[in-house]
Amino acid sequence: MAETSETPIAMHEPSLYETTRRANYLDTLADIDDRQIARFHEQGYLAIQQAFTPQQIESAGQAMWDLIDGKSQDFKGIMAEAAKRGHFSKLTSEARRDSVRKIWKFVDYDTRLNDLAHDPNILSVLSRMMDDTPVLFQDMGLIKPPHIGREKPWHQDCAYFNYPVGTTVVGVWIAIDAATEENGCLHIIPGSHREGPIPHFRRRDWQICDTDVAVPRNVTVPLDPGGCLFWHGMTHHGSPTNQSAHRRRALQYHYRPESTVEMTTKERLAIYGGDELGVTC
Ligand SMILES: O=C(O)CCC(=O)C(=O)O
Repeated sequence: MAETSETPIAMHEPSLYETTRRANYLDTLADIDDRQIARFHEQGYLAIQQAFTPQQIESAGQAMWDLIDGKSQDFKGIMAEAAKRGHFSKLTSEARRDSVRKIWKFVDYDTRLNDLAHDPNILSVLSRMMDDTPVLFQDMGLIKPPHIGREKPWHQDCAYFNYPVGTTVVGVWIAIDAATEENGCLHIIPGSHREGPIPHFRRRDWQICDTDVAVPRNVTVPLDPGGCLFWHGMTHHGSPTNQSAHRRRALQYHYRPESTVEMTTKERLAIYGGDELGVTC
């Protein structure tokens, strides 16, 4: 993501993620019928308890470790936590696992992760959501190491992408480890994708201003390994720090409809850029 911040971890107000409510879930991908596609467009998300087999998740998790272990020679998409960056190459394999916060642009380096991104059941759901052919345009592995895993502040994904407002961008987030309320699972605001673009600001990251977050409407989306969340690119979402002793790994793939025509960064910032628009935060 072009706007990703490289600033050291800053703690957020715990109240930004306060809630007692959880998302609604479907059991499997096979439960996604026309009614559920309509629900996706109404609520801005669909959460699935078991979308992938334990074998698929085991293989994807191993692929993440292999990339971090440097088993794919030319792969360069590893982002370590700022505190670990200077001495990352000297760390043991185990220590590296709890020093990386993100890997990305890996689908051309690992067939296991490329296959998962192009799982026929996922593509079928996406094409029904978009009413067009889905095209993968971004791939990431997101790790929240125990105790230091950083927050991803509240944002709309479309504020990062040069696609016109109204494009059905869809994120697919796949739990590799259990994502819990303690280790920083996703929080989302159902229905927020229907409220249009929100100004974003460069603060702890490229984010919605803390005071603009509709905290009382947020729900958590804990997922077991193999669970997944589809969400609309305009849905407000974020995740708190991991203060638990448990690592949280996830894969996140983003898709756009094939027919999408790109806009420029300048045009995007004229829509989403709070500072550019002179809006205060
Ligand atoms: O994995 C997370 O905690 C949130 C990631 C996210 O929302 C993003 O990268 O857009």
